[in-house]
Amino acid sequence: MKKTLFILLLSSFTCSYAQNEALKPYDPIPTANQLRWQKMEYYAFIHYSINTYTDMAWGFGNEDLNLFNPDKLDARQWAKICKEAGMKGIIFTAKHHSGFCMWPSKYTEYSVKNVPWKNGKGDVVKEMADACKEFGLKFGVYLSPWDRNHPDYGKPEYITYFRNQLTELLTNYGEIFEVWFDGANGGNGYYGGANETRKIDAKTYYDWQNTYKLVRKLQPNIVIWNDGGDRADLRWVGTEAGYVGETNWSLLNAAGDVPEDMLRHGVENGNAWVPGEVNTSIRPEWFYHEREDRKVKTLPQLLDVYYHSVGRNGTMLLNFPIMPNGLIHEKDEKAIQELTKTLKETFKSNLAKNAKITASTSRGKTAQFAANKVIDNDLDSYWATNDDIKTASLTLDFGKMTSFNRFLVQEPISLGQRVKSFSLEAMVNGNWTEIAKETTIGYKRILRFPTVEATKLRLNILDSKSCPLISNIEVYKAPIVLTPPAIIRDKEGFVSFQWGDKESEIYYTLDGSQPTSRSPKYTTPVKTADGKVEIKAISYNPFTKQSSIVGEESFDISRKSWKIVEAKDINANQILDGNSNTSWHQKNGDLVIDLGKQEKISGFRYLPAQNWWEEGSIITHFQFSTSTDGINWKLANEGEFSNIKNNPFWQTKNFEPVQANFIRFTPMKTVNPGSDFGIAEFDLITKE
Ligand code: FUL
Repeated sequence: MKKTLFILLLSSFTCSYAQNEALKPYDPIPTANQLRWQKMEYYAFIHYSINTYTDMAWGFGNEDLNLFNPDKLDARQWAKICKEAGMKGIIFTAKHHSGFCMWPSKYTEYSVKNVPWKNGKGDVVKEMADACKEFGLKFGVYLSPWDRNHPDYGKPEYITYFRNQLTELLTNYGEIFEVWFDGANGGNGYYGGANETRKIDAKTYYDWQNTYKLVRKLQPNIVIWNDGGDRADLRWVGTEAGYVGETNWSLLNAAGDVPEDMLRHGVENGNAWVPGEVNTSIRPEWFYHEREDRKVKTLPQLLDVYYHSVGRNGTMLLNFPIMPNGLIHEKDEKAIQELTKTLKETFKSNLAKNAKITASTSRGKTAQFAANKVIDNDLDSYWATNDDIKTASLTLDFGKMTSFNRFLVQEPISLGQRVKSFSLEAMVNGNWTEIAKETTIGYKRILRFPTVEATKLRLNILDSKSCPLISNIEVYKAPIVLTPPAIIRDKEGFVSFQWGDKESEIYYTLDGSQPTSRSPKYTTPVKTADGKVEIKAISYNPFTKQSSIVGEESFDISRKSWKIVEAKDINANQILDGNSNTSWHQKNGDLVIDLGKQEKISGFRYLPAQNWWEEGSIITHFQFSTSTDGINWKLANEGEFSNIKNNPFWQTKNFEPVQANFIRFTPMKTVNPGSDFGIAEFDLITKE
């Protein structure tokens, strides 16, 4: 009897002793570089190159060097804007697909050394690196593997050229925190005058493993981003729209293909640590286009990007395009300032700080892993359970009625990402009420929910790969930001608005003036004039008297008299219904529209089908012709929609004005060769 008691005591002693020991990592875990990078959370992209001067998304590689002559180029302005926004670094397009080098590379003539700007003595990469240093920002470089200028692209010689350039960038500009190897690879280009299409196998052509070795030798603290070739340190999240999946594992498998779904969510049991970076632009496109001055992301849109990246265990890489004069547009600056202000207000006062915290269970019952470690402001300390526990909870007692609408939680990822699912409950009127039920946490997860008034809050870990560890919990009451209504005009010219939230009313104007709560109130679709219209609208909360920012849309001539003549499919009219969620597909043939009368046309706009399963149907190359009689046609424009696969938004093409009664849109190539072509919306740009 005595002996059994002794054994029992001894085993419970050794068991709790073992549980007090440092926790073993649950593999895979991040490298020191990945961990440092993850903690940056929020940093900028800057897109600027020779194609800024040709209004193109991708330069062809033959752009005239004389075009590069900005009169106000000021990298300090770029860095100041990013610093004031709370960003931690900047990644700059040292070389985009055009092959034009923003630094005076020794290895090509196609660079800033042969442009009028600073008489060829300038170096934009250096100005950017210096500005980053001055403002305390980290610096990263984007070097496009695809080079539409270089004569050797596609041959083995080009790899030497590419590595030489990489060596210049990673040697001469101080510490580089990230290098970006874009996945767009091969296709048509200038290629030293060959003007042809070149195909490469992105998996083998670049010999990435040896390039990675070079990168790590030159910059031991760097992280490598690559979505086109061998697995690197960071992964693309499969979209440029500004979000990663709600379930987001920082894991992939080291080998094998990575379908879009895996990019979006990671792989729960992946054997390599490859966290997601959410890249998106503050405007629809990456480079500057004047027509997008009215398309700068709004505060609600930028907040969505933040919560859908940093708030979902990702980082946020937000792009600013540089204007031809060499500056960031003031609208972009204003937009980022509004985001910064709202984020500062949101995360100002952490309501968890003064709460009393208890755990359903803690590891080894010692202070080292106790519940209060999640509110001690130290990300290296954490609450843990014993090894055999997979389900446990933490309760925060505010001691009084407290209202909140944000919940932030973090795992100490240096020991691996563990939590598979969790829920959040609040004590409302004496009852535990579920607020959220979610999957992964990772480095950081931030949940948004309608304001809750409660005395207590409970985090339930429902399942975990190994014993759960939580290093931080924060609770906030964020200011309410109303979303402006979306604006749609259908074929008949009726305008309708979509509510941003259920409690708001919508007020609008049709003459370009600023709407207020005294403007007409929206109830049913509104008839508009046949000509061009400029519509503005706000969401207004009658209880709080709060208004959203103004949402605006300009529409060209009404499409009332248009008849689709060569696509007599019942669904064809969906391309004119103003609704981007409906689309029309066709295998062969063109889209021909009888405009019903003569118009002076100076361009067209194409919105590809928006659903991910329609991706193959996105048109990448086109011809656009016009006719006055429907018999004789004249080509008005032809070319490519660069980067449309990754960025499937409105595409605009402008050309010399031409009188026409008919238009013909001819898809030449789609993303998946041989696939149907898909159109969500089609519109024209006319001149009075
Ligand atoms: C894409 C590129 O093709 C775009 O032009 C842009 O640079 C974006 C960040 O990556 O793949």
